[in-house]
Amino acid sequence: MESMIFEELQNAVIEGDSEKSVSLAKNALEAGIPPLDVITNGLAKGVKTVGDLFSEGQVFLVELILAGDAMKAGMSVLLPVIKESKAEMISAGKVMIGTVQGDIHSIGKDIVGTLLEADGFEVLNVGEDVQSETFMEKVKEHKPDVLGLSSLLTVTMPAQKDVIEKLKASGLRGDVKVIVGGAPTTQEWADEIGADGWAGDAVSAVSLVKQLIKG
Ligand code: B1M
Repeated sequence: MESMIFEELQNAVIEGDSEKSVSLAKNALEAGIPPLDVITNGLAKGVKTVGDLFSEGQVFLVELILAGDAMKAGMSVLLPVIKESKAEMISAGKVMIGTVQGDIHSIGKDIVGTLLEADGFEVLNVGEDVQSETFMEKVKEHKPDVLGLSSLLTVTMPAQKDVIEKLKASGLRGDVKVIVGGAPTTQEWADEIGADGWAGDAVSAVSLVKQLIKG
């Protein structure tokens, strides 16, 4: 049953069918499947397939856009359920999260943000294509415990480094822990640019934030 719903969800994303993605996500919840499993084993696998086909030149940008939209449509059903599951908790800390300048990929970052919220963190999601200067201003204004920088493109990874450099230059680096993530990033990259941590997926991002705030 579960594997059939996951396969149908993957296909809905591959076909770029947002309506189907929404109705299947609802079916999955009704069947009692945990929403994070629906994202990980259904939607995310579908979008990964389209990404692979795109890099092999077998599908075009329009298919990539439609797949992204279908994934987001499904997530619009699932993320609120994750968020509500632990809404009563007292704030465990403040996390600001955004996708760096030049990069409009939002899906992974939004999952990380939602899981953090579900775990009791106050999350300020500052969006995508966020300039380094804007991160500076917002860190000064909101004083988060942790700043999370997402990057999905090899060409935008240097913007993560730029934010860290700017935090150092403006004397703010000691006030905020910085974590980085996104498919092309690695622990080695995080070490190289002087980040406090790296996470390869949303679940590890939550553990990392907890660890950094405790520490
Ligand atoms: Co884009 N895209 N895209 N894209 N896209 C990738 C990333 C790509 C790998 C596809 C490919 O060629 N195989 C490739 C990048 C190659 C590279 O640089 N290495 C690529 C490209 C080239 C592009 C464009 C340049 C295409 C073009 O225009 N010619 C363009 C760039 C636009 C821009 O940003 N300036 C582009 C555009 C788009 C869309 C807008 C169409 C759409 C995004 C829609 C949206 O986000 N609103 C899109 C999509 C959907 C993808 C793929 C298919 C899927 C990304 C995704 O959402 N994955 C992607 C292929 C792929 O990833 N295999 C691809 C699902 C998501 C759950 O995973 O984002 O990895 P992910 O997040 C994970 C972890 O990485 C981690 O946790 C998340 C959950 O577990 N994580 C963090 C993420 N952020 C974190 C932050 C943390 C910690 C963990 O702490 C702060």
